[in-house]
Amino acid sequence: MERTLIIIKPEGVQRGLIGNVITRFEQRGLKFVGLKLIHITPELAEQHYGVHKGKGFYAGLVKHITSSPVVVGVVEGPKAITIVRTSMGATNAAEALPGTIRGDYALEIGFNIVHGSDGPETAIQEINLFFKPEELVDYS
Ligand code: IDP
Ligand code: MG
Repeated sequence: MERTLIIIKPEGVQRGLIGNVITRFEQRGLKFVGLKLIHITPELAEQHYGVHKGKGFYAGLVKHITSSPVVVGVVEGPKAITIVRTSMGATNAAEALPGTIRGDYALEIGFNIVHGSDGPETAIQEINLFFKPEELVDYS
């Protein structure tokens, strides 16, 4: 069993896609064990996207992710990390396949609707960055 972090980015919330994105993950069979709507601070954005510091798009990325509220969630399931990533589709939404979240709802790399942790170590780091242990629930 794995857990991974998902974020419905500002454009996803602004466009009224919270329900659709959550439904995609639920219908796939993943279980939400954490979920909240928050406004990301610049400090939190820099921690979350620190790996991209120095890249040309970094400043715009931090500005965008802090521009309006996001939904952050933790989903659980077998191979949850990979399943979330493949369900999201390619980073560049223009290349994302139809049937994926990005391929169905997005056109551009900078407005690609959803974030998902990219590996086991980042999943743990990102879950701990956004959720306190008591905000996550165990149930079956
Ligand atoms: P990922 O979200 O698929 O894991 P990353 O390479 O980790 O993709 O990039 C993080 C986010 O930064 C992307 O989802 C996208 O919103 C943004 N981003 C990545 N590359 C570019 C770019 O070349 N131009 C503009 N934004 C970018
Ligand atoms: Mg990434």
